[in-house]
Amino acid sequence: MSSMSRRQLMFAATGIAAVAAAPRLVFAQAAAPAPAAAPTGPFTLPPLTYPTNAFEPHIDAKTMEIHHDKHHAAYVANLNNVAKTNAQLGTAKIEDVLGNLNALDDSIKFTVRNNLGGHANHTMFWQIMGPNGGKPEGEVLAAIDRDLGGMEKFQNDFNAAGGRQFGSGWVFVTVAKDGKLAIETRPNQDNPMMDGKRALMGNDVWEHAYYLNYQNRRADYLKAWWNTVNWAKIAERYAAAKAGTLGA
Ligand code: MN3
Repeated sequence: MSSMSRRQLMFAATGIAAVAAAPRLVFAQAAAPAPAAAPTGPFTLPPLTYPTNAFEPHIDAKTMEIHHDKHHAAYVANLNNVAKTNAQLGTAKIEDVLGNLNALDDSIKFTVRNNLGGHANHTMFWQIMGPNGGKPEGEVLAAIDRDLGGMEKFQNDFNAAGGRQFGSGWVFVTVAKDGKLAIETRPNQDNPMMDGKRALMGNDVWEHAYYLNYQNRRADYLKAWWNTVNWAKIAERYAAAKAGTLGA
């Protein structure tokens, strides 16, 4: 590679090509990435794999930004805070902790239930959404037909269950190890892992998930949300559930 093309690459990567006439060495040094912030604990916020406006107009960018960068980040921060004095929390598998909450000391049980549940729920949520999400096919579609009465009935029943969930909570499709599906709701940040099940997919019906755009119209949000679902990811999660490897 010539030195010229290397420089061009550097400028392209740092977005300062417009000032390429300025002293190059200085800019090359300035472009070096800042040292990463020291990790504050064992839990990390999984980055979104799509821009926050990916689901406009169904979910607005501001809601996505606040939901991921503030709400989910707060669950992660709270967990790291607990892990400072309970190191085992940061090394155990999420499904093992949530599947055995009663083993935790009473002083942290409530905090872990809410925040690790919230971390698991949102980690799943960002995964199973995506732009150009396609349609259910193959084994997942067959399971929806077999266990949930086909797509139309499934979506109607899922939306109805999400609408009935009083206050804050989630509507899930749980998946058993034999691949059987069921629609289930949970209050607050409870997750099916708390009773030994796994969430194939789920929708967040906390008001923070939709209030900026939909206010009290949760039913409209529940309907629109289907436009954000990433069926390829759900197919992966279904295969993992049957293999016994599905975590959060
Ligand atoms: Mn939420």
